[in-house]
Amino acid sequence: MTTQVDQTTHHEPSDESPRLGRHIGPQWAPTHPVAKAPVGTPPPTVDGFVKEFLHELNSNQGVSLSDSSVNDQYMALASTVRNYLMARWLETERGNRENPSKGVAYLSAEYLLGRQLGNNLLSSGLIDIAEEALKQCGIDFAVLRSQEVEPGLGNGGLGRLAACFIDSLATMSVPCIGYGIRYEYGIFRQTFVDGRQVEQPDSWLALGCPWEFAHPEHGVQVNFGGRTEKSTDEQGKEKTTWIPDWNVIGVPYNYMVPGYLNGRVNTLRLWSAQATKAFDLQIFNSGDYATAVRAQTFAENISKVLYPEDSTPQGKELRLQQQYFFVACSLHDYIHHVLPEGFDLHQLDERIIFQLNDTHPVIAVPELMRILVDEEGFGFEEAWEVTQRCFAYTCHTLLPEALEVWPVEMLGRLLPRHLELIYAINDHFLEQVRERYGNDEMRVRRMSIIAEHPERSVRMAYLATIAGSKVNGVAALHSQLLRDKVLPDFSEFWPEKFTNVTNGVTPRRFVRLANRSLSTLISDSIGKGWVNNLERLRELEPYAEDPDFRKAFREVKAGNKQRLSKLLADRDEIVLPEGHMLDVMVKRLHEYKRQSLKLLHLVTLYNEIIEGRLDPDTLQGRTMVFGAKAAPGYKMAKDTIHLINKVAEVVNADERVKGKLFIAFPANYNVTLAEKLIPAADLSEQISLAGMEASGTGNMKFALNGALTIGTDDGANVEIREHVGDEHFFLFGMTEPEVADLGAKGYDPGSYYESDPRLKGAIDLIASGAFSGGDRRTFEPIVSNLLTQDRFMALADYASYMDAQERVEAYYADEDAWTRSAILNVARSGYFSSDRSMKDYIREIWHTTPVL
Ligand code: 26V
Repeated sequence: MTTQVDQTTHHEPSDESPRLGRHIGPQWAPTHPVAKAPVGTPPPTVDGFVKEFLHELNSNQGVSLSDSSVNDQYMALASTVRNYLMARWLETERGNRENPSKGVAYLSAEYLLGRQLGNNLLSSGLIDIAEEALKQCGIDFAVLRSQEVEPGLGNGGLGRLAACFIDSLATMSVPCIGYGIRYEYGIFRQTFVDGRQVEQPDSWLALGCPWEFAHPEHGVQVNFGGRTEKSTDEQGKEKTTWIPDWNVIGVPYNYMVPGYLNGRVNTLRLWSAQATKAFDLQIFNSGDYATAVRAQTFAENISKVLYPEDSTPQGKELRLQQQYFFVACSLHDYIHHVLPEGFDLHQLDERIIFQLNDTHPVIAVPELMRILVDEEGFGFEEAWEVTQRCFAYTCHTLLPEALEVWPVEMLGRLLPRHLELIYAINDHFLEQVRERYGNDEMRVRRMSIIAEHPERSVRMAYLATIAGSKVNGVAALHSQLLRDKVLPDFSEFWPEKFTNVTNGVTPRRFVRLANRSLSTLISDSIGKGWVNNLERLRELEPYAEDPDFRKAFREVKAGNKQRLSKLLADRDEIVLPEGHMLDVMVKRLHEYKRQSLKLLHLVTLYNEIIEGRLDPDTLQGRTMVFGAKAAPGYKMAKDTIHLINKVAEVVNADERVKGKLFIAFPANYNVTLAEKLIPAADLSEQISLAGMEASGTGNMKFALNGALTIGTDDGANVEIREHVGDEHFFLFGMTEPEVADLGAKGYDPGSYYESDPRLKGAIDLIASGAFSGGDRRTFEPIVSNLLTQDRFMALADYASYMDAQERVEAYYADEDAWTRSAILNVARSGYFSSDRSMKDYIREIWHTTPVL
């Protein structure tokens, strides 16, 4: 340690960094100005930063520098950044209040944020200053950054998209509140035991989270259960009262969402469930302490854990409780704390649009109806008109089994008033259908919110579609299929309601932060403006022809690979071979994404080499990296993880393929690992069966970081290929109509196996027990599934995939051609910024205006 802290240092709070207590958030700050606008204040200096940091270490962590742990230092650094952003946060809130304009309330059960420290430093323009300041204190910035446990409050694409969107909205100065759940345990931590996935709880809060601001004093009561009662008031008006039988309190936790270098800080508000009374006095006094505490545990279970399923809803009651819990808190919060007192709710849509991130928050629709009708005295029609103007719905899937339905019995037991309102909405809607089509009862049954089979249930996607002012898919192809296949009756009924907004990713986190050396190379060539104007990457196109630039670009890639090697060595004891092409497939493990197809490619190469049919000297060295979590109850997905690990063990130990094939499967793929893997990748695997992947967003991150894609004509791959150009993308596989035809004709995977010796060889090798110590039973379920079901037609696309991989192989041998294509991928992927997605939402769906 080089600096000794003077414990008596007197630190004067300045206007830029008011010393506000941890529990003061923006929403309920006094309405008079509490902090001066940061505009015009001199930028912080390294010395100033050091002082502030040491002050935080001393007075917040209660330690001197020489006694401080890495966690103390991380917490102090976080507080320093937080203090700096605080004035801007308060200022943003004041602006929202004094000059209200229409904003967005993003309702999402998931936010997969990733680490906060680096992002918040970047957005506040402090990253270089902080690094230098820490150096002066003898501290390695990288070590502090890796101290942070990322909040994994999401499963995958949908949650990460929400995080990218709120980043973009803050950067574009659009007023937005993100609402969600503060799960005490996020997505499980994945470990491997003998190659099998074992889940560990993710206690991300164990060492404290410096980014959150709790407001227990603003808790919201949320009711459940009970019954409803009809009555007539003095004016003879019918009235319904919900008499619930239990409740919990939602405590808000606020998180800063800083825009990139624009002085704006929006809010993410996540709700945590608490028991209404810490101890039920009566039970307590009766001596039944255990029962009293159990009631508390029951309430707190609601926000305890994120459900790790990401495609097959289990219809679990606790999940419906979670959904209603966060939505009820959020609507209450918006109406009672964000809107000014006395605001006329007839005009609600002039202030806010509630964007429904998939069907998870759709119970907000009857909740708003309940508020308007039961609490505010609106008539049904009147309330319905307002409600329809205030919601919009994004669908993120095409898999029929992923569409949420709730048994009527359960919904009615948990939320009796909401079920009544859903029935009323349905009656009102079906009347319109009958008006339009006469008594086409088949159609009426098809379009009803209530399904009758296999049990009576509520189709949440239909409710969302009926209530939403707009319904969008997340890539052009997906939106088309949504109209034609998932909701055809509805798109016929309301053609103008349906629209597309292609997903995007934030270039701040996924290029500027994750790939600092590429960012520097880009900025040195075309200036810095690309970070929030990503289309400017086009200006890189001419550089693809410049040999010096290509060399520099290759050096960036090589540096990123080195950094990854070091990380994997430390983190997973994986030693990557040097000089290999890095071929990466990272995403949730799901049959439709077809990790098994990737595996067949790999096992084929291995088999062909050891059988002497393929000369390894004709191959480039290739390392294949997998990263994937399987839903804990998804057997086929977990078996596939096991198989990948076992193939890796055998292949990596076999001298005959040394230097040519290597497989790495680091456990616990998450945002933090993605930020290291993606910038190092040469080849991006996007190989879902056409018509299955709604969009994909990993595909965009890879292209933006200069990897070439091998992919099917699916999701956003279609648009990526259009943008980067056919000759810079390795396309293979059936198109969606071909998939549909084959399915209609009757698909027989066995016939592909029988007629393709390479494929047969690979599958037989797996079946032989070669990867399971001779035990043929271990992977029998995978083999027989492929041969007899193969729902996602991996075998049908196998030959075409192998072909495309051969093209990859040949192209990679031409270093200049490959680099040129990689640069053009970067230059032409600006469209996939989430800033552009936000512009599309604003123009087509929200009609909000940025605050200048
Ligand atoms: C569904 C369920 C069902 C039950 C329990 C928990 C749970 C959690 C999440 C989901 C949503 C699955 C849908 C999803 O994640 N879709 C992905 O959305 C991405 C962003 O739009 C898109 O890029 C991916 O293609 C799509 O699979």
